[in-house]
Amino acid sequence: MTEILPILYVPDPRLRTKAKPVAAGDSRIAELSERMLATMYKAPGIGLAAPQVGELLRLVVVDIRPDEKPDPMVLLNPEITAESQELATREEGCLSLPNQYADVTRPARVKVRWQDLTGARKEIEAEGLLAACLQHEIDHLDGVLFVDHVSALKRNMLLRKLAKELKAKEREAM
Ligand code: K1U
Ligand code: ZN
Repeated sequence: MTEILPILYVPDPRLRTKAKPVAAGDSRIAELSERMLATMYKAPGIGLAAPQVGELLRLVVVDIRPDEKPDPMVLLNPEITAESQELATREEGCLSLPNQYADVTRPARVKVRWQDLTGARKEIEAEGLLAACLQHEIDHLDGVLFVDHVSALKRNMLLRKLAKELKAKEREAM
């Protein structure tokens, strides 16, 4: 069975570090992306970026319908090449800030370019949940979290609530 990787929680400094490009065709990247997909489906989540499992690499996995037939995307070195002026607001969560949610406003549509595991260049124009998820995951590669897109007041509230809940969980496990 594919190994599930531990997910880092805020305030782990690796979540605030810019990740490095990856080389397509590297079998270690293919193995890591398999483990990241298994970790994402188990969580469950709709996306996962390599820094969330402690690997400071520009690698992202996404499947926005985890309850349906698996339709995984593996994106190496993803980049946003265009974004709409129109904005969209939706509630986001993050596997690195468990149980914390906030409304986040981002461009409604984005063009994203990446390489697949073989090195082939891909591009899509995304909207809706896929657009939000891709922006959220690409942010992770630059050390940016969804709470950076909300007011300082809301951010501090979420971060304090998270710290309290993680401390309580730690005490329960003792
Ligand atoms: O990067 C992550 O932490 C994963 C995160 C991605 C995300 C969620 C919402 C909007 C944009 C990006 C998650 O997957 S949180 C869990 C989640 O949203 C979900 C889990 C199961 C079913 C449906 C959604
Ligand atoms: Zn996240």
